[in-house]
Amino acid sequence: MKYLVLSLLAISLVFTSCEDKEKTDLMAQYDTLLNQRDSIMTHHENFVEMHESLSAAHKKLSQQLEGMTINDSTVLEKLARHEAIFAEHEANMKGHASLKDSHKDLKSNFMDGTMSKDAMKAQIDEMKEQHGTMMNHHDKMMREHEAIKEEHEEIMKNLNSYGTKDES
Ligand SMILES: [Cu+2]
Repeated sequence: MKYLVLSLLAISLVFTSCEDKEKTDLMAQYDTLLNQRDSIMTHHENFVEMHESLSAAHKKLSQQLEGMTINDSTVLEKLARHEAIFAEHEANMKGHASLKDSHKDLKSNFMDGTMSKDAMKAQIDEMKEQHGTMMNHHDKMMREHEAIKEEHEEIMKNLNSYGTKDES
């Protein structure tokens, strides 16, 4: 039985055409992209966690300011801007989460050799594009998180100068 399998394998190797070689290359590319996707998804989870802790800090700060009369109008403008940024991040991250398993489900189709080369290429292109978009979102999110953190710190540092605390 073992020899039969081996000789079948040998025969199939002999008959391996250029077409098959190209498919093997596409499968290898796809496999690399699946690994890249896993690493992007790990980053994604980290960004979601960071997002949650930062938006919790934001809420806490907003609540602290609520009881105060704020002389500096830029403070509230900043907080409103943070909220708009958070909403955009949430929408992006929701999109990422929906992609999480989309390509893993297609893996067996892709890897059993029955898919046409054009369909394989189209899927690889789509994945590359999605990965690029996700990485851009994560980069942007990281920069915006840093900026928000700085503004939070600045607001907290100046908390006493903004206005009087309403004692009620
Ligand atoms: Cu993400």
